[in-house]
Amino acid sequence: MSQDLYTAPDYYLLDELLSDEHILIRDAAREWVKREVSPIIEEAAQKAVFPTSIIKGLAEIGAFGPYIPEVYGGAGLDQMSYGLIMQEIERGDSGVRSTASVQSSLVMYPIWKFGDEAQRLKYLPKLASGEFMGCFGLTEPNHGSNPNGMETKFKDMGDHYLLNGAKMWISNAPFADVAVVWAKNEEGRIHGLIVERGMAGFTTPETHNKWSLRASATGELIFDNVKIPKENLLPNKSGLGAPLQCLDSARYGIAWGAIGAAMDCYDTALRYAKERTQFGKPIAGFQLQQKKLAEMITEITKAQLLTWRLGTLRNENKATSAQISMAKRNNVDMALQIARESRQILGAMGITGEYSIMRHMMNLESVVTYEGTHDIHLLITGFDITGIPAFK
Ligand code: TGC
Ligand code: FAD
Repeated sequence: MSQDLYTAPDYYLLDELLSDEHILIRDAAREWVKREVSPIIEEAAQKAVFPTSIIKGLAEIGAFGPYIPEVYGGAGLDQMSYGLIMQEIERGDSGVRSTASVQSSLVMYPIWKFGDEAQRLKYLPKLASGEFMGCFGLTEPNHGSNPNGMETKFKDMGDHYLLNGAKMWISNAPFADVAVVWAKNEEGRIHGLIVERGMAGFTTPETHNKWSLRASATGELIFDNVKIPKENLLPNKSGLGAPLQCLDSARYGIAWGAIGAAMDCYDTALRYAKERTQFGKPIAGFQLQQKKLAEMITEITKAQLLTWRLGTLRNENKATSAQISMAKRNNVDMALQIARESRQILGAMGITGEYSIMRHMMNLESVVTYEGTHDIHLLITGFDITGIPAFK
């Protein structure tokens, strides 16, 4: 990628709504992305490898468990700070944000909320420092949008559980040290289990040939009569509501992250349009290009305002799952449209790795699907406003 000249758009002076601490945290993440992610991310994506060298830096900017209490190694920050960190990381790359989302909201969060004190003390500090990396297994080959149908199951063997089944499309699976896995007991009730790399019968084959999220490692989790110690069951919540509560936290982070990707595409396209001359003037001077750019900044500003409000509601513990769904759906779709329009503004240059836009565009095709597809989030809004579920 050519030099990172990013300047963040703030058309409605939203910085004035943030505290000095928020700005400090956001700017530290912004600088880190410019320094540590931008120079290496294009090559990592082209080679389809997760750049493990950035794990330490992610931990240092507080991206692993931003809102987890400091006593467990987290950064003890508020929800606005969490969102701002996700925005900055995804400005760099959605795959890097994926790694941080999974670690924080899908691994640390359930251990913190649904685990016991011994589990919190054993895993959270190591996950916060990046010494341990985690993954979250909900999706299965036959059950994506409908996780309630999961077939992975565990049996009580007296002094341990026996786990069988398979999970698919799992971010971080190929290198994760621990997996938070959702499985049914003999009564068909869903529980969370902590599965550790090295347990006999547990394998994590990598999924290759992705055109999206290439700098994030994706894989399967295969459980063939895995003996799980009884102390690895998360005791404090069961049922589908438990993983869905984790998803609320991760979807909230994605709502912020998608704005970051959109801001990067817009900023790149605006700079290019002002510099690129055709027919004797900068292409930014043509009405068609101005329409694209003006609509982009309008949509980004609307998403920034929506998400800032969601952040204040989350801080007050008042945000509903349906409000989070609306923001995830709106912002990812907005970012995808902006990536596509920005790519066109760059003409042929837009398809190269010299610029980040095509990578963002391909990444966002996963982001619009994972953590609940665009359709599912619309149905969640539909259910919320009508009271009638249309999922089945
Ligand atoms: P339903 O009957 O509606 O609900 C079952 C129970 O869950 C409760 N609930 C929630 N609890 C907390 N948070 C939420 N958001 C909740 N939504 C529902 C609900 O009250 C009920 O509780 P109870 O006590 O009555 O049992 O469930 P359903 O089977 O009809 O499904 C609803 C639906 C379709 C919305 C849900 O299944 C869904 O969200 N599906 C999408 C699946 C999904 O998002 N998978 C994501 C996998 S993880 C991932 O993609 C990680 S990508 C990571 C990265 O790289 O960043
Ligand atoms: P399906 O559920 O088969 O859906 C296919 C299509 O049908 C979609 O367009 C969907 O919107 C539509 N559809 C489904 N049901 C309905 C309905 N009721 N009404 C209308 N339309 C419907 N999962 C994890 O557990 N952990 C992870 O870490 C993780 N990481 C991922 C990383 C990547 C790169 C990707 C691509 C996926 C990841 N996932 C992960 C899986 C992801 O959550 C699922 O792909 C997603 O939930 C959709 O499931 P599916 O792919 O099986 O699609």
